[in-house]
Amino acid sequence: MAWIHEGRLDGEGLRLAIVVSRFNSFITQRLLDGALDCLERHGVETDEISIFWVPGAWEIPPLAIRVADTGEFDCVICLGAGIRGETPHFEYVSSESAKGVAQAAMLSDVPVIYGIITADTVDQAVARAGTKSGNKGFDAAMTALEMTSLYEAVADMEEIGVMAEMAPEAAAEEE
Ligand code: INI
Repeated sequence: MAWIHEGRLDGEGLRLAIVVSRFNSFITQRLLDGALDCLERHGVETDEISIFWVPGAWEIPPLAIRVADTGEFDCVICLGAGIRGETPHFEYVSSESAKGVAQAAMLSDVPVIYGIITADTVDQAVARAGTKSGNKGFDAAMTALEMTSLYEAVADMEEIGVMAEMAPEAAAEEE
C-alpha cells in the first residue's frame, strides 16, 4: 500500500510572515484581509503574524527571500496585484514578480507562497479579492498552512531517517 502524505490545515503554534505590496492597495488590502481571516480561523495567533508592506509587486521577491532567510518564520506569503495598463510595464512587473517568488520558494528552507494576482481589468482583480471569484489572499493562506505542514512532515522524516541509521530502536520510538 502507498504512503499518502497530505498537509494539515492547523495553524496553531505557527509564525507567519506576509509580504504585501501597496500598489493597487484597494485590492491588496482585501487580499491581506482574506489571508488574515484564513490564518486566524485556523488557529494562528495574531501576534505570530508579521506583515511587511513593500511599494509594488516588483519589490516582493527580494524582501520575501530576506524575510524567509531570517529563520524567524515557518512560511512567507506574498500578496500583490498586477492590473494591466496601457503600457508594457505591467508585463515586466508581473512576470518578474512571479519568477522572483518562484526563485525565493526554491531557494528558501520554508515555503514561499505566490498570492500575487494578475488581471487584465480592475473588474477581474476585484472579482479575485473577495467577490465573485473568492479571495486569493484567503486561498494563499490556505496553501501556506498546507505547505508548512508538508515541509514539517518531510523534515521529521529526514530526522527520523538519520536516527534510524544510528539507532533503529530510537527511531522506532520516535515514530
Ligand atoms: N506594481 C504592482 O504591484 N502592480 C502593478 O500592476 C504595477 N504596474 O502595472 O505598474 C506595479 N508597478 C510598480 C512596480 O511594482 C515597482 O514598485 C516600481 O516599478 C518601482 O520598482
